[in-house]
Amino acid sequence: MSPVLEGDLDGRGLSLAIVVSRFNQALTEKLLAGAREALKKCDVDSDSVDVVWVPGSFELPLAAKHLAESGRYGAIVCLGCVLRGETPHFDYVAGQAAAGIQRVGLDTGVPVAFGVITADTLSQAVERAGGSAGNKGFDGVVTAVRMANLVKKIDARAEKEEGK
Ligand code: INI
Repeated sequence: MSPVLEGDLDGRGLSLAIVVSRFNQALTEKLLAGAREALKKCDVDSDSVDVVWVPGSFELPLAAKHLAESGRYGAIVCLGCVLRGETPHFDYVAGQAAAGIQRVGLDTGVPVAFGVITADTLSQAVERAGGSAGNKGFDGVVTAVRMANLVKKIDARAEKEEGK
């Protein structure tokens, strides 16, 4: 039977970078706290985690790109909070942050998790930063660990096949 591949939550030996936006900092700090909780749950050594601050969510992809290209990290987690205002600014910032983060992962092959809250109201954002709807920072780290382990498994399998 062909194998089923899935990344597990074992973060031992894994190096991660967490990029955090200063914009809406009161909320992104809660995302970072959630991320730190998930690092513990996954047994990621805190000495193997670099935290990098950027001005806003729009800047997350560029920092993630440099970090991914450094070759030092098994995965990267981007944390931010974009709140809808009365102008189309939200659509540009949220849309470009999402597209840019996706692109960095696809271009570099390093998993990049999208731990960015995009919300219509402050209360929706609060719910997603450790409230009743969970914590996007926690989820981002869990996703990053799973994807880093999955990519390792896929690459190891491909190497094994090539060596046959
Ligand atoms: N950045 C955010 O992370 N969240 C927001 O809600 C936001 N709003 O609403 O403007 C925001 N803007 C700043 C943006 O990310 C850039 O830092 C700025 O445009 C400079 O490039």
